[in-house]
Amino acid sequence: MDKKKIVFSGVQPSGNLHLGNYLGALKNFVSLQKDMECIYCVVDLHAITVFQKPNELKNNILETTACFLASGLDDSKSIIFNQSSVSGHSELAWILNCVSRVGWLNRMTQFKDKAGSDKEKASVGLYIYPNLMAADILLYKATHVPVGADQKQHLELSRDIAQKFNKDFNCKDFFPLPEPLISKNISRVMSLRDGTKKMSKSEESDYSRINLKDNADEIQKKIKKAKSDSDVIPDNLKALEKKPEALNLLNIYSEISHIKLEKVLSEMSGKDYSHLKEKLTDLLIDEICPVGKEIKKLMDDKTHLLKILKKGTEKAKIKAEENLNIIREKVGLV
Ligand code: AQP
Repeated sequence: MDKKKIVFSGVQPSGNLHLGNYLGALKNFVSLQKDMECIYCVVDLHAITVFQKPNELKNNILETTACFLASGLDDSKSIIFNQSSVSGHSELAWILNCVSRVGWLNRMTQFKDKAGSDKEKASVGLYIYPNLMAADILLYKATHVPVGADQKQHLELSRDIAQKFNKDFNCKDFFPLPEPLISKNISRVMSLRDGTKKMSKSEESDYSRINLKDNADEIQKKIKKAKSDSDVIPDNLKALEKKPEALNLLNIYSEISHIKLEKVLSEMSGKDYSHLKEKLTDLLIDEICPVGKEIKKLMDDKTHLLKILKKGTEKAKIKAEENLNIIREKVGLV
């Protein structure tokens, strides 16, 4: 194991985890745990930047933990815990709120998207969310962060914050500048209804996404209804430039089948999208249904899930406290 590399990433317990979370984040989490020290967090404090019903939140924290495990994370290899149980995240977030600049946050496009047209009504938490994300990563001096492409801008901000902290407190290289690890093939899975929007938990229509808990019937219906194109499948990528929904389905197929997109096009060109949809449905059922079944099984024993989180919390707390002691000293807190 490469001890110098520390991986950190998180997933919000804000609803059903979907194919975007799975291909954009969870699958990478699993592949990294073999060779690196990995810390994976159910980021419940991020989730409450948008109102969550308390009972649903509790359940979603456990279900997100179950999704981690069902996707292949192993609690004996990775630290798995929930963010609010390690208070160092909030403490460092406050310190970093004082390092980060309003101008930097004003450039964050996710805030603009999530706050919608009436930004005055968005929570302050939603606005400063990227500073909390920087704290999550820097608390463990993480060097690598596996994320979907939608989080790239937030990660760049984390690097800016780390750099400013190192400069302000005259401690060159104290915080490493975290590197994003973004899947090269499919960095952004798009909505099945609108190929210009990313697949998301909070999108109203359930037909826009494949949830990890969907059964074979639901997957089949959703792919059947997914937007594609009335033309046949082309033989080149250029022809898909203005067809985001068709490109999205082909990208998902390529990712799950491990066949390069160019090869998929050469094999399927001239065929109707119904051909792609049938093959994609079969692949998704094989890949996702076992994960969904495992999630449901794990959710039958909540005590076990709580135990896993508790064990992870204990390990994370030790690392967090060690770093926080030095951070407090650097800032001049006594
Ligand atoms: N559509 C996506 N394609 C690729 N990666 C994605 N991720 C999320 N959606 C896609 C990646 O999954 C990880 C966890 O994301 P998150 O749940 O913490 O937050 P999010 O990005 O805001 O996801 P959602 O589904 O859009 O949630 P809501 O609707 O609650 O805001 C991240 O690494 C993310 O990049």
